[in-house]
Amino acid sequence: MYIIGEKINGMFKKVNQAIKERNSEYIKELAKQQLEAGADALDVNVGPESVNPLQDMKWLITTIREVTSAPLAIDTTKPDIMEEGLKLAGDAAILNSTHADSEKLDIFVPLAKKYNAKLIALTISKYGVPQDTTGKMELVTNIIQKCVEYDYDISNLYIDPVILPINVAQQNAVAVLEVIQQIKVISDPPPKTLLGLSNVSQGTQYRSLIDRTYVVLALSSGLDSAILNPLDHELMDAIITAELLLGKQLYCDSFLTAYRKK
Ligand code: THG
Repeated sequence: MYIIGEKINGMFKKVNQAIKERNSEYIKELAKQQLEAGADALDVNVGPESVNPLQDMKWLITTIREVTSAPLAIDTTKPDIMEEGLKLAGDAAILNSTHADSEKLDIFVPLAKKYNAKLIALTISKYGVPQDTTGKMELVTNIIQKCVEYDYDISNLYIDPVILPINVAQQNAVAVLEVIQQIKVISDPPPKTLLGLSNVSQGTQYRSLIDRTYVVLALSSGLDSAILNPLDHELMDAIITAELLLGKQLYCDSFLTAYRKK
């Protein structure tokens, strides 16, 4: 599974503080720790409290680039911040994300193409998040049509069927699994699928248990990628073990040690 570390996000109080104080050591440490723990890429989000999101995004990317050239997922809804972010992030950047309305796709699909970036598209429209499979799949169709229209390579498209907190949206979690399965047969090549995993356990008591159980279900449904907390060892071990049991890794007695160091 392609793992994007979630920790550099102003939603976390300490990160928010580090951004305000321009504490580059804290951010660089978070970048290194996540990559050492097995992240393939890093999500970068200034958070909801940022007063100057463009400057904060530029500072975060420049700071992270002092310690790694790993791909960065530029996590913003604002086209101008997205473009500056993609420019600074350089090779193998990820546009995170666009909604599924045609007006949004007309902006973000060409932007992803211009910067040769992977594209994350959410099944959200101006009417909100459909919580049933049919509603989500209608938006998936619109996303794929727009990518075809702009000649965007579908194998670089990651569709995010939007997982919501399980304590307020239980049926949504079931629909997300169905959508992950259905996307695999919608086109050839099919788009990839991605989740912001930690959303599922927000506001619940057993966060790590819910995260790791759900990711195993999602992997079994065919999930390709997730934004998650790679510093949660039990979560990472569950992912490694699920991939082994699904035939995606070769078995050896020391598989945890072997695959943690992959
Ligand atoms: N899809 C896509 N991108 C996303 C999301 C998604 N980006 C943001 C988010 N969702 C994924 N990242 C996080 C990061 C943190 C948390 C959840 C998802 C989280 N934060 C603590 C909380 O809310 O309880 C913050 C509190 C704290 O510890 O300080 O859980 O779905 N494409």
